[in-house]
Amino acid sequence: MITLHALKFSRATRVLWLLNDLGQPCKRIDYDRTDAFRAPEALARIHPLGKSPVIEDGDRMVAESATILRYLAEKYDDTSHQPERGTAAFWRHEALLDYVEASFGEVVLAAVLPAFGGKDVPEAARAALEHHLSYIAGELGSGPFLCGDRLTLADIQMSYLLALLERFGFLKEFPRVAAYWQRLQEQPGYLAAVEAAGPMAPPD
Ligand SMILES: N[C@@H](CCC(=O)N[C@@H](CS)C(=O)NCC(=O)O)C(=O)O
Repeated sequence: MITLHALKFSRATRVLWLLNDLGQPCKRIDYDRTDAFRAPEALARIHPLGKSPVIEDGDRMVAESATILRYLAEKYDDTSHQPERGTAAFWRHEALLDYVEASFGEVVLAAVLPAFGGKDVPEAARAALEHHLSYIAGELGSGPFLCGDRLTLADIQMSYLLALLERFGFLKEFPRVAAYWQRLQEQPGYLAAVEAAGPMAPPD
């Protein structure tokens, strides 16, 4: 069975969501945030980066949530969370899956971290965020998900950053993205993950 190292209020929920969709149990080890809202030292004893999520599968350890999602889809022979291999849609999905952490993540954090600290959000950060939210609205097209009717790994990956953005009020002027985030929150795998591990966004 997979072991999931799950920091509270974190990207680990993405992993739990996929495992729920796949009907696969896991052994979850929870870690509380420090007073500074960081990962505790105990996570650094699991993986050198000291971040979550990390999974263990026997003697194999996998970090990075996008890689973990791909790993689990392959391990459990799941083809339902991505377009058919070799198609243009497959590679578009691959790009979106990587886009979330490789490009969107830093833009989100540049806006969310000052807001979390009660500081003004720099205008450049706000402008970059708006640019990316317009991009995502465009990629959604007529939806309901990034790849049409099929809920994919990229949607699951997107969830954490959208939770942060909504928490700090950044989705108000992006109704299509806000509606998409609302749809994601209605998915059974998401609901079960949050019920088990708690919310992704930090509390008020
Ligand atoms: N790119 C990594 C990011 C991992 C990451 O930054 N995780 C956060 C939780 S959402 C963390 O562990 N933060 C605690 C800290 O940096 O102290 C992924 O997608 O898994």
